[in-house]
Amino acid sequence: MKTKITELLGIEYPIIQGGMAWVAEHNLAAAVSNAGGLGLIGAASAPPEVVREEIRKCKELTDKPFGVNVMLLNPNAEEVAKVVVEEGVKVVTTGAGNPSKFMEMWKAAGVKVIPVVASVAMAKMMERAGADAVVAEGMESGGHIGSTTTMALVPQVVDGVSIPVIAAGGIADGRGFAAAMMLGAEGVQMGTRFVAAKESIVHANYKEKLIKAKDIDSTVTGMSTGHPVRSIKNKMTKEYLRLEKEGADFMELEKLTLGSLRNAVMDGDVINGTVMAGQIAGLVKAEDSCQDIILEIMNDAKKLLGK
Ligand code: TUI
Repeated sequence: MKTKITELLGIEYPIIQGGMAWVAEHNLAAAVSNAGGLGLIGAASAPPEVVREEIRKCKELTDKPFGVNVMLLNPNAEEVAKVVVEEGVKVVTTGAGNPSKFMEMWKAAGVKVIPVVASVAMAKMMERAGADAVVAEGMESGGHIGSTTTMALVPQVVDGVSIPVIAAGGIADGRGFAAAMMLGAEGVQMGTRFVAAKESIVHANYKEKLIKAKDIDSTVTGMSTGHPVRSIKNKMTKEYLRLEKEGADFMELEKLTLGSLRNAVMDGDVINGTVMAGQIAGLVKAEDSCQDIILEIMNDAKKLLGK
């Protein structure tokens, strides 16, 4: 399927894997890229040299294009932004902030820049700053989220900018893909479905929690701190929401989640850890390979779209 996104990125299918902290490492990124999508390494809060290693390992596993997600809350974001250029990475997505200050460096190096945005205003600002495309991410997504749903956000962003729009949030199958195209998107980004992929290195407990999750099993913590995060309900979210209701201060809340995503992903602590996942987790029923996921979605979507 050819779209402006497959053309822009030189990939076969317009499916991008989310740049998820701890989850989006070289094995997953390479598997998605080898399957014809765009794999991403999530730099998250990693030190620059770790990101460099991840990029090099990914290059060993694939000859296809892959990208790096630069998480802008990372105090090391500037160094990571440089590593991306030094390593010749061709695509960058950004999350959790405004990447304007890195845009000139990336554009000069020929890097395609795709900021993740949660509003029309931010999408317009990114277009003016030189972005090649945007990911419009709805609040159905896992992790750090905005406040508008994918269904409402995507067509408004499509109308607001001239660059291609990639839809994210609540998409995990061919129906979601087709719906996104109907809203005017040129591609989709998926996180949750790839967390459960065979090639995903997340702990078995995390995959099990995700696969067992139903439609209403995620919740949003951190509304009071200005950094809302969606994850699967567990002992940690219950305690967090209780403390938030009682008006706990930022430091007290931080204590609950310090290292908690790592603990869930790497150690399988799905009780006190943060099991980030989107609302679509209820649709994810099995641990499929990235290739099976992408081919299934494309086959189903083509039928639905009459292609
Ligand atoms: O970034 C994400 N999702 C993430 S980042 C992340 S790391 C983290 N872990 C724990 C707590 C907080 C963060 C986990 N999940 N998605 C893309 C995204 N970007 N969603 C929303 C935004 C966003 C928010 C504000 C983009 C721009 C923005 O602008 C702020 C500004 O500077 O105006």
